[in-house]
Amino acid sequence: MTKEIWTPDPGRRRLLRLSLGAAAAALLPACSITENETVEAALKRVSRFNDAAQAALFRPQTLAPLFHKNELTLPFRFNAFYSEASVPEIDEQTWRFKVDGLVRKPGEWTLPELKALPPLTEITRLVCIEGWSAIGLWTGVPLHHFLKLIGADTSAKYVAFTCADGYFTSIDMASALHPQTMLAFSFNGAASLPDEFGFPLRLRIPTKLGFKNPKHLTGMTVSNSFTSGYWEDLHGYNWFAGL
Ligand SMILES: Nc1nc2c(c(=O)[nH]1)N[C@H]1C(S)=C(S)[C@@H](COP(=O)(O)O)O[C@H]1N2
Ligand SMILES: [Mo]
Repeated sequence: MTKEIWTPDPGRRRLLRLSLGAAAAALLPACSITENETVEAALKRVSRFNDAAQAALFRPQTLAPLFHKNELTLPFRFNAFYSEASVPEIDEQTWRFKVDGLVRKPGEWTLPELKALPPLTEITRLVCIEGWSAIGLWTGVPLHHFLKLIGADTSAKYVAFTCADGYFTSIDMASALHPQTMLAFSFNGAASLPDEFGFPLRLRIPTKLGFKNPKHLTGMTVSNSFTSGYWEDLHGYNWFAGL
């Protein structure tokens, strides 16, 4: 029931649950696991089906809840596939954000170049699939604005991200164009992101779970080919992962 606090739209969630339940039931007879298919592969198939259902129900204009400064979670919580002692230290001088794929202007961006773009600041909740959440203030470039700047084909299906620590994930274009989705370069009002929270650049997407918020970004590719993600592959986490 605490979930209701940050659920963007309880009606949508209910609808989603209903439709997925009905769809899963309808799918079952055709979905029996054969000798040729492992349980894991079958579950992956259901998860891909759920991706499509969530994408169909996603409302591009429904906003994630915003919070006040007095609600910030202090200290904020760190998470990664390694401990805080192993956080990558990135040299801003040599770091570049490389954009390619279905874009008219592929190329590399420095941090000052990104910081010079009109910024967006928002206090939102990051929700980790492991069962905790934390409220933070992020400032960055709205991704829809950046995609337009680089001449991205916004009719493409996916935007995929790579990170300095080997982490990777991808999102659907509708979520990439959502007004609250940003390439964040600052946290809680500091000049830059702290190392542990993704210096120098991370994706901040408050309409999706924490693992869809890659830190230490090194590249972004706009494409029509599906490329999954680190936790999606390793633990079968649902790819769409909408809240
Ligand atoms: N590069 C990178 N990004 C990552 C991860 C990671 O291990 N490496 N972990 C993800 C997970 S599972 C979560 S919950 C959030 C945690 O972000 P935080 O450390 O700012 O709380 O980062 C996400 N982005
Ligand atoms: Mo997470």
